[in-house]
Amino acid sequence: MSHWQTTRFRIDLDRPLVMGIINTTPDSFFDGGRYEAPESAIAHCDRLVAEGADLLDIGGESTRPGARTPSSDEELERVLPVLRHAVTLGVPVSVDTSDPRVMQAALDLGVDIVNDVRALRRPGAVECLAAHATAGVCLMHMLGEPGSMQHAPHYDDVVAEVASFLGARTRVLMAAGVQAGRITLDPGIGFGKQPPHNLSLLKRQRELLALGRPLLVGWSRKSTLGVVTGRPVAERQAASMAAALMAVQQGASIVRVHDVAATVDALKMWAAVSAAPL
Ligand code: HH2
Repeated sequence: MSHWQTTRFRIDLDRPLVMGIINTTPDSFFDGGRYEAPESAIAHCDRLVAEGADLLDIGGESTRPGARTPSSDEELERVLPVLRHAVTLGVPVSVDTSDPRVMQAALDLGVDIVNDVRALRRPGAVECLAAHATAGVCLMHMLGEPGSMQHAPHYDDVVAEVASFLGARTRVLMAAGVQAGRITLDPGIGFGKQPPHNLSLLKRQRELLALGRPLLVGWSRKSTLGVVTGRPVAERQAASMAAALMAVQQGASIVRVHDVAATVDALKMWAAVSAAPL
């Protein structure tokens, strides 16, 4: 039986879980501007929990290609009111940030998980997690920075290179005193990767399980789905479901999604077939 230790919850990973996304940003690639006002982000948290989200992930920085990095104050102003509400909802809450000041403020509110697309590479980020007794952390792979990451990223073997990076970051964290049970890993779909890289990461995702940590994966509405289907971001729900199901089939423990209700139904079907007699 596998678990993820976080601030308030020891999360059971026996069945695949759905992490609902709330972006409090003006410029996220799918929901930018929709939940910029704290009241609308708060109502969206309630809605995602009612739809069956197992976890909530709240972010105040868009990491889409070319996005501007907000200041700490801007990011804090966006996420803190929403986090304050989210921690009352009875599900684990994650803060999607790379900024150690934002991490610390979120952990001070009792937030359960730090989800960092930069895998705690900013100065002070590792120390922030190491100073906490139990908070969970998701380490994600990104090649480069959002401003430049889509400028001809190159890999000789994308799966091996992502695995090597995630293994190295895990070791850094463990050397700083963070127990392995607090860590999940994410291949970072779309972060410094072209569609063939992302598709190989899904096809060969099971190889990443050799790192010995649970996998969290986010395909929701991303541009590779647009390249494959020819559809704009608003019409990528079906492709997102297919990718989420395949990620689970290839061993992902948690899928990070915008469309919680539809993903919950898809995973119920997956679980029913998994449990069916031969
Ligand atoms: N993707 C995005 C943001 N954070 N975190 C993890 N662990 N894994 C991901 O794949 C991931 C992530 C990008 O999606 P979104 O938050 O919807 O967009 P934006 O960065 O434009 O706000």
